[in-house]
Amino acid sequence: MTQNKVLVLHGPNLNLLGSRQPDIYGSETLEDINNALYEKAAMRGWDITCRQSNHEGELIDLVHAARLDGTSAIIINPAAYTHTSVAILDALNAFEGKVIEVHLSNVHKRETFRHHSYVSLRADGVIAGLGSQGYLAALDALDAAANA
Ligand code: CA2
Repeated sequence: MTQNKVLVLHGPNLNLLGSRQPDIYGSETLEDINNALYEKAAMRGWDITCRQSNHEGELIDLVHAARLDGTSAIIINPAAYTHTSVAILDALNAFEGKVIEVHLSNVHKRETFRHHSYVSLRADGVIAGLGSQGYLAALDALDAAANA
């Protein structure tokens, strides 16, 4: 495993960020969020890759690839698959590095179907409700753990 190699996975519909529902998800686009992550990662010496997919199987394939390419951590916002996908949970269970689950909104303040997360059964940490700052906080936490 390569120290300090992180994969950021964004799930379905997150490509629409910035265009709709800014009251819930903020006004930044996914590109804004990724650019901030690339900038922070560069400052901290992390090798970062950010990917978004609307397809469950593609997200699973990306987790599988991360098992084999030396990725040391995954930051994942599984979006709606958070609440439905045993398959993504199983893929993450086969990944040996750290997993941090991020949600832009505070899912616990919302509909009850958003209160349960399959991914949380695997995640080492969960961040919800901090908007795009949640992704940066996740990277900070990984960096602090790597340098502890
Ligand atoms: O709060 C989050 O980050 C969520 O993972 C976002 C998901 C939602 O299903 C989860 O319960 C919580 C939805 C992402 C949809 O993003 C959109 C952004 C702009 C316009 C429409 C959808």
